[in-house]
Amino acid sequence: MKKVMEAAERIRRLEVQGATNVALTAVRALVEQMKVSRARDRASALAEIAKARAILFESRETEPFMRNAIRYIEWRMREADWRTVEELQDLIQGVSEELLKGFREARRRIAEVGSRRILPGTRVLTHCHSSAVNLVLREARGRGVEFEVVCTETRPIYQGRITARELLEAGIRTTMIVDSAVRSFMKEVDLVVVGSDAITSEGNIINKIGTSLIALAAQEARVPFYVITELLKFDPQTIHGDFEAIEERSTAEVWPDAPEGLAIRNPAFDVTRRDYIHGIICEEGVISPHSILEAVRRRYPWILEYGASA
Ligand code: RUB
Repeated sequence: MKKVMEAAERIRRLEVQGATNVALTAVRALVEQMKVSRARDRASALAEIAKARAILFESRETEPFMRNAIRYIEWRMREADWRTVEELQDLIQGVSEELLKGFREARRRIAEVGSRRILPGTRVLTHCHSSAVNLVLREARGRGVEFEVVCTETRPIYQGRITARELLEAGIRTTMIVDSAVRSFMKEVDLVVVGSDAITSEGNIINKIGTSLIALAAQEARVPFYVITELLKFDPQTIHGDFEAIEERSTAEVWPDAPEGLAIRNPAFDVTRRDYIHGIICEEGVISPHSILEAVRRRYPWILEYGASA
């Protein structure tokens, strides 16, 4: 399980961050692992896939995109008729390519739809680092739209710096603020866009800690708040009543040499209620959080059919 364990470790240590990068890394690791599989028969190959799944799922808690992708591949392997490990390797390669192709198409659609919301002169506020958000902003810039971005630094580990670097490289005017300055700047922006790690059946979204406070400030200032996300981040387990697990990270991220006896909490994500979300910009277009289940059913019925298994 060397390749899978290495990938899981990189995900755990945040060398790979952001829900999309985590999912793509996990899929590639599973395919690479099966390419060197020594399994002799169907049962042992499927047991290997199940073991890889368990290791990858362990790496980070709040990652339904990764879970959906891995479950999809596993399901296809269980359903398909194959006998030798060579056949399995070809199949897993084909299925993962198909999944990635669909993902790239979803991204193209998100870039197209989202960038239309970035009008000339717009001031956009964003939080953390989301590859989907940056994709939309770069696409708008690529179409020649002049606009500005205000980005938070995103404590505790400053993913906002990744956002700032990428936006500057794309020629977008960017200003960084500390997280606690969001309310002061809200009256100066026209639009808030954030990414998502998970979407629940009720249309709530889970994203980097601090997102829900930003949504609150946006509502108070009547600034539209949009989430840019692939529907593949929908968590099917929430349909069955489970709450999305919120990962709690090392306290050293907050204060490495904190005084003894001090309690520190470091949740990585928070939940933004659908009432604060104007729209979800996804591969189905701009949709209301209320229609999330319908959109998922239309686009990815398999997520609902077996996505909550295992
Ligand atoms: C990253 C984060 C991002 C989402 C969306 O948190 O909250 O906004 O993952 O990213 P972390 P993307 O750095 O803890 O993983 O749009 O790239 O999937």
